[in-house]
Amino acid sequence: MNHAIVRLPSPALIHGISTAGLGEPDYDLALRQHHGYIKALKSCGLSVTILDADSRYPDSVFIEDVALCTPRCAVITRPGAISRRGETEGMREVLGRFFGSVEEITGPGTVEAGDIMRVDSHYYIGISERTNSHGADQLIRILNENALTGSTVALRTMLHLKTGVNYLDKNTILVTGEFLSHPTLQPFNRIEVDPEEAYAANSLFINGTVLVPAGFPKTRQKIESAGFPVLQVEVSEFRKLDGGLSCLSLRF
Ligand code: CIR
Repeated sequence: MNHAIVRLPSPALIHGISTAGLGEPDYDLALRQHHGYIKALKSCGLSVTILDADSRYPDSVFIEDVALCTPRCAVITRPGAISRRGETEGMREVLGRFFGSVEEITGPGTVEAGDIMRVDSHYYIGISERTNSHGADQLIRILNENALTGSTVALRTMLHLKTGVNYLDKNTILVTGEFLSHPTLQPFNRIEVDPEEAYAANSLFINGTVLVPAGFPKTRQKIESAGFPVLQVEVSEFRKLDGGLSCLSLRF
């Protein structure tokens, strides 16, 4: 993995969609935390393309949701959240700088890439409030055309698939909540995340290091005990908008 794309938060961030009940984000602190996040990506060896803030879309800092970047192609999604649909504008040009092939999900399909978990050449696609089966079918077809595979995982209550399960490396997943008992995820080595630390299930494996949100010591310890070096990143202000570490970048 060599590259990441991030989008700076705009002051409109405070109006982002939220169910967390943790209050309004502090924009200045969010900016500082975003800067720290970029620094962490760079320290994992990624070169980082930083897109301008877009004040029309409060949630546009969560750029992961608007595209899937595979080793063979990029796919622009069609967010299920209506207030986020316009965030894909301009992504064709940005992704075209890196990918020879840029595909797109079309209506009635919806996909937010927070619902997509990659395990090598296979992509698990959560069917959620934001990603529907039309979108998943389109995506699986695009993956197949590029010698990649995909399958669906039904969500019950979580926002996105990667809210509750993330693949690290060495056949190991971090898993919590409704995904603990999910049959599809049983074959993996599992690091189970305690309910009170559920937010830390969205930790991010990059080039041998796991970025973990600051403030979740039990999960950090479990990841280290499984043999992964850990780097803590402060993202409290993004948590207030239900956004985790993975949501803040596209990585490829
Ligand atoms: C939303 O509800 O769409 C944003 N407030 C949070 C998006 C988080 N994205 C992600 O999990 N990939």
